[in-house]
Amino acid sequence: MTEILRCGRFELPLGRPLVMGVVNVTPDSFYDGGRYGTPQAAIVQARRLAEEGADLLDLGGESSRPGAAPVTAAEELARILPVLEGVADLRLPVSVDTTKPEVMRIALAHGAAMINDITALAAPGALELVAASDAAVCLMHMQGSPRTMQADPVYADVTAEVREFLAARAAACVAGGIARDRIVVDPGFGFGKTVAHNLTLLARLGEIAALGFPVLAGWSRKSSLGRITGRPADDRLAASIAAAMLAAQRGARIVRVHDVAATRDALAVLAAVEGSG
Ligand code: HH2
Repeated sequence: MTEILRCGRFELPLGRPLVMGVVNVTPDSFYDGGRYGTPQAAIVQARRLAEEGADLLDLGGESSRPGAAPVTAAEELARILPVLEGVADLRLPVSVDTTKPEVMRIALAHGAAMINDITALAAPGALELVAASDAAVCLMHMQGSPRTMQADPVYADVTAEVREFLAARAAACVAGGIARDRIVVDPGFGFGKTVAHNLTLLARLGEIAALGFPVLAGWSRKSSLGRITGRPADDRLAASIAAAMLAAQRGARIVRVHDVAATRDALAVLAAVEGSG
């Protein structure tokens, strides 16, 4: 695997797991929906996460939770652009969580350092847009679409199928001109997966990491953790940290979290133990 991730004008060293702080400028995200619904509130939150030690931020203007209402490109841009501009002085790489080429194009022109696409650049023109930029890309696996994905996800071998999909999308990106050191892959926890699928993928995350691309893992506050602990999203911090740690131990190089400070502390303990063996 490459030792750095090239991400726009940034180079992120991958020697320790990086913490990606989530900022959703949406009314309906499953955990932080409505909390940072105005650009001003989202900028305050982004700055807080930066202070807590986020290595990069992930900015979302459309919820992908099961059954979420679709948003136009214009609305998505109206939500995220003021935040992109409002955090530019932080000199922190900002990823934009979108599936729409129109949003990608304008976000890249406004300094987005990464495109995080839950459809792995499926939309016509998306791959070419990223290739023409210097941004990184996160390619995520999803079975179905957000509207239907949790209806009845079925796999013969979830890890093998996710791995093959990610390998094929990464190969398409490389063939299309996106250098390997700009590519991140993500099994897409919770996207067309049962709790059992998510747990299998976490247990066998090393097989995804073996593809040779940095792996991003997003477990933060997700409903699988609610099913395991019986707790609502507001009370899933401890479970989220446990999942982030387990992912990091199995090779995740980026953990996507809502709670940066607590996750960093946990990862510091992991790093200390690993450095003492
Ligand atoms: N999870 C969510 C959104 N985007 N992107 C990647 N690469 N990996 C993930 O696991 C992932 C993601 C869902 O979390 P959140 O953004 O908090 O909620 P919502 O989609 O409701 O805005």
